[in-house]
Amino acid sequence: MAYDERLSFSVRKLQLMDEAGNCDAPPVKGEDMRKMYELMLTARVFDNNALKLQREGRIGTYASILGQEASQVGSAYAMQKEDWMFPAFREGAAYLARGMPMHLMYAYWAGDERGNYIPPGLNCFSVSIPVGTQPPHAVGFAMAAKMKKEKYATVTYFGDGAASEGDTMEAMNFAGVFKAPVVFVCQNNQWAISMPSRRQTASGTIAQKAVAFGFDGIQVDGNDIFAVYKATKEALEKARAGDGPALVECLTYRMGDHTTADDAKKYRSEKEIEEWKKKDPIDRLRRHMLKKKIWSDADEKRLQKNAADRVQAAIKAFEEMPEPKREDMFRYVYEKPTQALQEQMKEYEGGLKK
Ligand SMILES: Cc1ncc(C[n+]2csc(CCOP(=O)(O)OP(=O)(O)O)c2C)c(N)n1
Ligand SMILES: [Mg+2]
Repeated sequence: MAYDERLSFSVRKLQLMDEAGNCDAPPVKGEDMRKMYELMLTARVFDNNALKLQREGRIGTYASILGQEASQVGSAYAMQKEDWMFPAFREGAAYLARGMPMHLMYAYWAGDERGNYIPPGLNCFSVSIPVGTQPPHAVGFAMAAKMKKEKYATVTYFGDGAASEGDTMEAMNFAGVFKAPVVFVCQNNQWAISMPSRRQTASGTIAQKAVAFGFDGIQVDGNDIFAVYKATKEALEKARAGDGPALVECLTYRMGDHTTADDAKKYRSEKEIEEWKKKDPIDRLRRHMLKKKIWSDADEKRLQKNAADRVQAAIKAFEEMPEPKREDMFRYVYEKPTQALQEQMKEYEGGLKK
């Protein structure tokens, strides 16, 4: 092979719908569009209530989805039922799109491990708090699909911060070499707690990192649900057809604090947030649907009420769950409890008898 010192690459970018909601060729029709909108709006109501529950001490620390609804719903909606999702910790809207019951999501954030029990058939893995540890799982699972000649693909979500973790890079390397049917969805929300993405990486985009691993990368407007959906769907189709992995970078913005334990005012400006408010993903799709007469003010009112009712019912179901068995904290990690665990269990039981 001749040595070519002019090796060059370019990164594809995709936006289908502008901020005013204009889009000539949406990739989905009326019914799917309404469903996507319903999922985004319900996720926002879920999120808003989670923040309130945390403030009232009814759940623990919570990581808000606000502003990232299109990146999550657009990509999850592009998946087929038999595909598998490997999320990080901010993927409430993606979980919702996969059918995860909301009361279990609240339970998770209340520190109840039963909230991490994914109902069979949803094909989702549980929340991954350690940053960047889930992409290797998604790649391994995708390699298994290939070995077993099964037709599913995997999708893993991670952030701009996770994109500079060794685990994520190793996962991409494996995926490229083994042509694993996996789609890496990076939600570049521009912040990793207080670290801005320009300090996170010196590369102009995260999408271009795919080039080094030998597969396609695309940067999409992450607040444009049509662009996210189209890019993810095409990447999944290629992955399932045996054409290997892809990286979809969704350029979006974390509108809220990193978690309820953070105060973003300390490190970023109100002006930046105001600019991103104009790009709100839910407003954008609503404008489009109103223009195209796919949606009406009456539909909006009905949906707002329906989402509020569903979320309230989920909160009720979560708060009425029977108390978890306390001895469960000693179970399930080891097949046979270690000596230290056995001692702790005895101590715990002794405490109960007092
Ligand atoms: C391995 C590891 N290191 C550090 C942390 C603490 N931590 C939690 S979230 C986070 C930033 C993640 O940023 P990003 O990947 O961009 O995701 P985002 O929070 O923006 O969704 C850090 C450093 C962690 N959970 N795990
Ligand atoms: Mg981030």
